[in-house]
Amino acid sequence: MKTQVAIIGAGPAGMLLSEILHQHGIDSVVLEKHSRAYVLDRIRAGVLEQGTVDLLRQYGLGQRMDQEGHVHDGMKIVWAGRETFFIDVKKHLNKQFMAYGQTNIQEDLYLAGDRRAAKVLMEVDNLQLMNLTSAHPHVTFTHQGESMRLECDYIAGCDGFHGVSRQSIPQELRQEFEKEYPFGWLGILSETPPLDDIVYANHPRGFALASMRSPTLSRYYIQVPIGTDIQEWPDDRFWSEIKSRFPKEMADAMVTGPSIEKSIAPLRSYVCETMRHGQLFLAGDAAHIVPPTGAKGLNLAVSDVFYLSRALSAFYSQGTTALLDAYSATALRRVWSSVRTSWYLTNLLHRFPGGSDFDQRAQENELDYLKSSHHAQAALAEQYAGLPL
Ligand code: RFL
Ligand code: PHB
Repeated sequence: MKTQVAIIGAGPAGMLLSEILHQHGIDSVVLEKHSRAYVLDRIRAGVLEQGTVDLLRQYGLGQRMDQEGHVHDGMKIVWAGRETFFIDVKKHLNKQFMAYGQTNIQEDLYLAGDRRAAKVLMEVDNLQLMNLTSAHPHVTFTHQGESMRLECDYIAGCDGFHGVSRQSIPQELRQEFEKEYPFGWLGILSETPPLDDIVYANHPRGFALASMRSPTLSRYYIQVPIGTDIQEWPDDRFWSEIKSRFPKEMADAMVTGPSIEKSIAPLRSYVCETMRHGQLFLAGDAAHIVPPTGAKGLNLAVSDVFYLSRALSAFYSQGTTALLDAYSATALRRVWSSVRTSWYLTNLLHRFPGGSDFDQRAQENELDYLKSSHHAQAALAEQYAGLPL
């Protein structure tokens, strides 16, 4: 097989890149390890920056999002179970953001792909990237028991944190920056009406978050120690724990019900520099991971795809490689600002096991400052809303 751009991974980054390239007249083939049902079953991100929303609309992917998504002007922070304040993104930046699930975006992208008969091969195995530093790289893999070879001009590594693309960059050419946190998020999805706002809680018992997917679907998370066994968290225990971490009026407003999904995600910050090796370009979680506290992961995947698609379009329409050459540095600048914001919010909102009394007072003072300072709120609002592309 032959194509212009081989895309590894049919997650949001890979499928969005394929869609945008198609609309710019560039041919691609997407190779995905798992089945479509498996990819669509993953419950992940829920908050889209305005830049993400605008880009999806620009490429005709915003119809269902505009019908079903929930627009927010800001988010709430509560701490110590009592103090509450609103980070008003609309007031400070005249921007909004959208609660709309990654699962829905993934469905929208697959349906858009079906309409244009996109070349997406699911359940490929043994994928290897070859000749990355020559002008003619190729990908080998097996599909339905058959060995295949895909020739291309460029390869986009959109295969997530555990994919093969990043590992195909020689170790000595990669610089890795990593931070692991000593806790994870236990999340549940329940068919109950959510609270009106997205609310982040810092509580002596640990962090908690109230979010949503639709007027009838809620998403809640609590901080749990690393290594927690999900079997120890039946729904009743989850509900009583999360209620204990919110002020009484919010806890009373939470409508409980059986969970329809429950999972634990570890928290980690990770950046790979460079995001390019020869003809291979990394995008999304393949190149970086942020803890979910800033709701940045999916939005970063989208901004990488924006820069990469723009660079590939410039190459195929004008023959210039300047934007491709600048891709890694351009993307990384935005990546680091989201990595920093996510790290900052993680530190601000979680309880760290073994943290000293000094750390605790400093955290409380930071929250107090944020609560009382217009300037601090404006700065956080700007970061939460997302920097311009
Ligand atoms: P994905 O979604 O991991 O997709 C990668 C795809 O590549 C496939 N793959 C391979 N394919 C072929 N060959 C191989 N060898 C392969 N290895 C892997 C995989 O099967 C998969 O289909 O990466 P992508 O596209 O970069 O998208 C990134 C986002 O999924 C991720 O950043 C977000 O979900 C992070 N995230 C959030 N981001 C936000 O912007 N806002 C949020 O509110 C938000 N909340 C979250 C989150 C992530 C969470 N978890 C579970 C980690 C909440 C949680 C709990
Ligand atoms: C979500 O709705 O899943 C969500 C919202 C905000 C975050 C992380 C996840 O910061």
